[in-house]
Amino acid sequence: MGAAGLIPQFLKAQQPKYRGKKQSLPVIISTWRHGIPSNEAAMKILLKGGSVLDAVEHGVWIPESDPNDHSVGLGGLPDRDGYVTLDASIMAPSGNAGSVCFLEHIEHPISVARKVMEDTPHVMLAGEGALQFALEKGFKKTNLLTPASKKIWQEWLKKHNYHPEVNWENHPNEYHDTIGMLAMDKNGDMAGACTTSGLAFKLHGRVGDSPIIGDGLYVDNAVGGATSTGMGELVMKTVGSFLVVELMRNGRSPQQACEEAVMRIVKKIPDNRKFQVGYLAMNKNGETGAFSLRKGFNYALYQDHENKLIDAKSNYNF
Ligand code: SD4
Repeated sequence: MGAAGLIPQFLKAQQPKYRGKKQSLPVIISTWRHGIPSNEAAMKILLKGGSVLDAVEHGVWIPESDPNDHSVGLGGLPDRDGYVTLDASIMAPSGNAGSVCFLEHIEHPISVARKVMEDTPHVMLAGEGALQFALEKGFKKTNLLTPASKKIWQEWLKKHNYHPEVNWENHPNEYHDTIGMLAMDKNGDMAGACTTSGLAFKLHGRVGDSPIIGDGLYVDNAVGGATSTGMGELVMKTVGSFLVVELMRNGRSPQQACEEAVMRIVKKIPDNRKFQVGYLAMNKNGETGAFSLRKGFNYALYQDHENKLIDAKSNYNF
């Protein structure tokens, strides 16, 4: 068979097989309770006719700026040496992507990620280089370690144990977590954003799944998008968000794709029971899905004029 015969075959393989049912648009989905105000902010932009990329960027600004949110941006818990280091990624309907990791002192890492995407030929900037780039772009240096976060860290130092806690993001003291957001506008175009200060008290220099395109976030405007939260290492070992999107491309619904990606972790990672991972997905119809490894993962879904918090189903019942 000549090349001319292969090309249509190849293109056919790129088309999603799962058709499902067209849902009402726009639709926005995002991780944890802080997803509610974040969806609200993002939907406002979509309803005014703003771009879906602006919607996800400005949506995740809400937890980034919230000093009481101890796992994103301002007020994020530091690493074990007391540094607040940030990871963020963003993807546009065009498939363009940008990210920053191990970035310090910037309140809105998601906006730096967007600048990397739009103003450079690169996808990812790290650490000092990312900071230098941000300052050149006019971002202001901010002290992100609030007195409250510093106090929590100092308490932690007394025991100095490093045990990532399951569902720490739903801690009664309002400690939230990474925000991952997927949004689709009324025309069916999709963008995604993911931003975090990463695991609390991580080793200095540790980078998680959130800024890695295909791990913490992946959007293919022809198929759908996915984002993750929880113990990034498990997501990274299974290339989680890319896996969810590829499963949708190969015929799974968003719900089935999230479940199968969690099951991949269960099968491949022996000590998976100790950790939490949650996935969110959205397909080209505006259908959504969510699934987590353990109980306690919730997410905000804004669709049909209603913005509601939903408990995700999980693999384990503990
Ligand atoms: C990370 N996935 O850095 C992020 C943080 C998170 O629950 O979502 N923690 O691994």
